[in-house]
Amino acid sequence: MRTTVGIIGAGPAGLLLARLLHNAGIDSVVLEARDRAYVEHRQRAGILEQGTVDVLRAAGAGERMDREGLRHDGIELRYDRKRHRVDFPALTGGRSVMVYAQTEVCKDLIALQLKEGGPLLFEAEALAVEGADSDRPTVRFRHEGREDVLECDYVVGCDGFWGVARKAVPEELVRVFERTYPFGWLGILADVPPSHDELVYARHDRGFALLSMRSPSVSRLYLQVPEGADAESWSDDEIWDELERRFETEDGWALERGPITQKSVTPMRSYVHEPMRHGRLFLAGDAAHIVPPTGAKGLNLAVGDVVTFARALTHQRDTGSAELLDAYSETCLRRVWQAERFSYDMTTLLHRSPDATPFEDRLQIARLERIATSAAAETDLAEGYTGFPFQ
Ligand code: RFL
Ligand code: PHB
Repeated sequence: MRTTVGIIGAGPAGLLLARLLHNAGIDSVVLEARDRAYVEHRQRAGILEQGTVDVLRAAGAGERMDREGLRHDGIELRYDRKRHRVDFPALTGGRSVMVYAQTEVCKDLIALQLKEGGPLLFEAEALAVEGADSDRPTVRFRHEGREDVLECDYVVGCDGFWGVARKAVPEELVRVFERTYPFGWLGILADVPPSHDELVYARHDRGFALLSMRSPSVSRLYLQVPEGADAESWSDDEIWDELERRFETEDGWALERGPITQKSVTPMRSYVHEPMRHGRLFLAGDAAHIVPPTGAKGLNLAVGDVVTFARALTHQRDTGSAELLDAYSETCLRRVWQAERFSYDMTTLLHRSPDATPFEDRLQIARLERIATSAAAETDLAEGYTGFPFQ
């Protein structure tokens, strides 16, 4: 098999890249290790930045998002039983975000790809990228019980944190920047209308809590739990009781309960792999970087990377200049580090470390008070949340 761009992974990064290349008239093949149902139902991100929304629309993948997605103009910060709303459009010159789940983005992109795009192979596991620094890189993969080789002009590793693409960059050229956090998120889906019409980020002495949603009838909620906690060790009642405590306000706000349909624990990590390119191998999305979910940045970063790659490759085809391809890693990393900083700030602002001192507790409250009372501090949060510009 031969193609211009071999794409490993059919998460949001790989699927959107295939769509952008198709629209530009560049052919690609997508290899995905898992089956279609798995990719379409893996619960993850829920928030699309303004820039991501714009890209999906321009790619012709925004129709259902515009119909079913929920535009959100703000979030609520909750601490000391008080509430503070951050108004995005007022602070950022009209920017907002969209609540539209990653599962739905993937379903839309898969349907488009199968209808109009190039090959998208499920249950096709990449085993290794070979010859990354040659003119003809290849991907060795296993599909339907057979080993095969995909010959490419370029390979883009969109295979997430546990993928194989990254391993093709020689160790001596790599620098990894990493931090793990001593807590995780217990996430639930519940068949109950969200108790608030915007997301609520709560800082509490017992730990962080987040109220989000998937639709007007389905809530998505998260609780900070100790690192390595087991979701099954929490009964449904214990989860609701704990959420209630952490969201409690002085004005009597009430949390609606409902049947919990899914629960799982996610570890929290910051991670950056530099560089994001080696020869003709490019890394995009979680394959190159991870942020803790507090800032809702992961999927949006993946979108930024593949937009940058598609634009650079189109530029090379149209002008013969490899200038933008050569700048890929540097261009992406500027945005990646801004998102790393923002996600780290949001995480340390709202979570309680197991070894937190009373001094640090007071500092967190002071940082939150600063956001609630200073337009400059609040604008900084609103700009970060609605997203850093795509290059
Ligand atoms: P993905 O989605 O992990 O997709 C990688 C794909 O590659 C496949 N794969 C392989 N395929 C072939 N051969 C191999 N050897 C392969 N190895 C792996 C995998 O099966 C998979 O299909 O990476 P991608 O595309 O870079 O997308 C990144 C996002 O998924 C991720 O950043 C976000 O989900 C992070 N995230 C959030 N991001 C946001 O922007 N907003 C949010 O609100 C948000 N909330 C979240 C999140 C992530 C969470 N978890 C579970 C980590 C909330 C949570 C709880
Ligand atoms: C989600 O809805 O899954 C979600 C929303 C906001 C975040 C993280 C996750 O910061």
